[in-house]
Amino acid sequence: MRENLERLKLQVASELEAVESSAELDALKVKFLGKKGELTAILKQMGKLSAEERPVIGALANDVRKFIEDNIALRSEIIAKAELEERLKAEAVDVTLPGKQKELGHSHPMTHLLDEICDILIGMGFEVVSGPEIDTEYYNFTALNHPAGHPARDPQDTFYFNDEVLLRTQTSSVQARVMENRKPPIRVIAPGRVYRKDEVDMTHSPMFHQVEGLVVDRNITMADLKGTLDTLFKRIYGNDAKIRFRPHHFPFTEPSAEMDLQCFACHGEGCRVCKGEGWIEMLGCGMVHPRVLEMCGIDPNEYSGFAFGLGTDRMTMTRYGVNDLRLFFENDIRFLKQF
Ligand code: 2U9
Repeated sequence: MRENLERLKLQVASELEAVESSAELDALKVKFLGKKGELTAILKQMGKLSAEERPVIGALANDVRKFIEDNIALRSEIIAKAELEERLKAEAVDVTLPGKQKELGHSHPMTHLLDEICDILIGMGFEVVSGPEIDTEYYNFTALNHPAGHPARDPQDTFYFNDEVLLRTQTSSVQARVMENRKPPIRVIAPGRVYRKDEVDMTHSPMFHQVEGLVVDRNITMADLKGTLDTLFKRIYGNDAKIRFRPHHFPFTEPSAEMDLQCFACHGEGCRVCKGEGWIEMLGCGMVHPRVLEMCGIDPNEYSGFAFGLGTDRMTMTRYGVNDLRLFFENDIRFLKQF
């Protein structure tokens, strides 16, 4: 047994030399010191020894165990140091490398125009209001004087969740609520997303943007409407901007009109921007229908109002010379950065 123990010492010393990783070292520990290890195997034969030999061999076995443990600990320290050095080398950061440039976002041209319109109207005393995009059939149609069976109510044109709830087709529902909740004077603009069942093409999208304005007070006339819109368009397109009104029909205004802007590119001569017309259709407007005022709790004998609705998607297209609406919704940074 003495020989076996001495041999074990030599074997451990030589095998330890070859160990290069902590995993290998763990395996070696199990091999020599584990329950089924070589030292235990030798010690199992202690029973065969005489009473005199047993303490001597026992002491030797303890020495050998200590020798193995000490040498494993020593090797472990060397390996840990080597492994740490290796890791530090692998994880080294070259602080002199140039940084990776993060692509910055860019504000959307539609936002530019929307902000510009809102800023101008705020300067004229309007307050920005907002409301839900999921709205009721009452606020979207009934309160705005759309009779039963009006084509705009058709489920072919409007996204309905059920008979009562829908995606708003205009932001007017916001102003209808304002009229219910406040007393005149009212001077508000409602910018926001609206939804209609349109197929996507160069000039149509099922989701688009509007800014609607509403003024209600005593003695409001069509002259106030014309003055407000004239000022708005002169501020956007310059002091030589010209507008004109054509009679039209909307359920929520009476009288109603559509407003054109004289083409800013050719000044009325006719060109590609205005498709040879000399004028560009810009918005719908009119005097708030007395029935709409009444339904929202405002006495039409005491008050009158004007309203306008402006689709900002097409306006942004003509303003920046973009010929495909879909480009606005792709959010390609190379496109957005041009504005
Ligand atoms: C209330 C009463 C009346 C808002 C108005 C229009 C005319 C209009 C269109 C422009 C292009 C919609 O995006 S578009 O297709 N809008 O023509 N909108 S008057 O009238 C209101 C609003 C609120 C309480």
